[in-house]
Amino acid sequence: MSYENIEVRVEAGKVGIVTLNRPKALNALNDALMDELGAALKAFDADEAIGCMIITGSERAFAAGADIALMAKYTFVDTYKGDYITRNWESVRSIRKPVIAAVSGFALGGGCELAMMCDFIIAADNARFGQPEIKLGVIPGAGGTQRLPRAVGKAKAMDMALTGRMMDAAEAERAGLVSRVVPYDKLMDEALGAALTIADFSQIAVMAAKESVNRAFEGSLSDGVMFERRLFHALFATADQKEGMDAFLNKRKAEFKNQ
Ligand code: CO8
Repeated sequence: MSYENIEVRVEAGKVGIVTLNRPKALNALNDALMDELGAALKAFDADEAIGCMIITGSERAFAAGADIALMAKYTFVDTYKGDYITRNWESVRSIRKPVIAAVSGFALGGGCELAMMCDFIIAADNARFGQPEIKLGVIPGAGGTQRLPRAVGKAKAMDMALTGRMMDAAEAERAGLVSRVVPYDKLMDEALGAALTIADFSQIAVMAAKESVNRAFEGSLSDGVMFERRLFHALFATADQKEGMDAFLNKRKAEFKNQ
């Protein structure tokens, strides 16, 4: 399939990489881009050979938010009836294999929300995160007011959402928004290294781990712990569990078959 707003490639036969590609608008997100992103991620998710995905942008911008030029003319009726842009976010959320955001430059508004929708964020040292919608007379519309406080706590989330200020990479790492910060020229190596590590594990265990961590944000602690316990027990029905533990005991590298 050919795309106009993203570039898609596979590394080492097992990591699917999507590069957002609307450079003139700093990768501003529109319906066409989000449809393509959803289609690409779903295709990777369905491909048995792919064990992990990476979403990235350019050096200057991961994504500078929803496309303001497009949004400016919309009425409430346009956005509500058309379920404007937020409708295509469901596809990102529905991906079952891990998705890493490799962020360089601006990750603002919907761009920050897209990064937060990924399973974890690896940032270049020039990354800048923000929810500046307040400056436009609106608020975050793709989960920012919910995911940001879960990631960085209420104080910083309120600060960001109410003042519209940006957070640099160092602050984002201190606050827990990103898992690692590396120099820009190491960003893709670092993300690819993490993705290859994940891709070599049992896909079943990896999907169960993702599902269980995500559950921590959905319900009560006791429900989450019970959910995790059920998945943990279920993994003992897989051949990969036998392989992983046998490999450890026999001091050899595990060869997972995703079964
Ligand atoms: N939409 C459309 N075009 C954009 C956007 C955007 N979000 N951001 C930048 N551009 C364009 C600029 O208009 C400019 O175009 P041109 O060259 O034709 O004038 C080009 O990209 C380069 O931008 P600048 O000249 O402004 O570059 P600077 O380096 O001076 O500034 C900034 C970079 C700080 C990133 C600045 O461009 C900026 O503030 N951008 C807007 C950031 C913003 O407000 N983002 C939030 C948008 S609202 C949103 O995301 C709501 C999400 C709701 C959920 C829906 C899901 C998406």
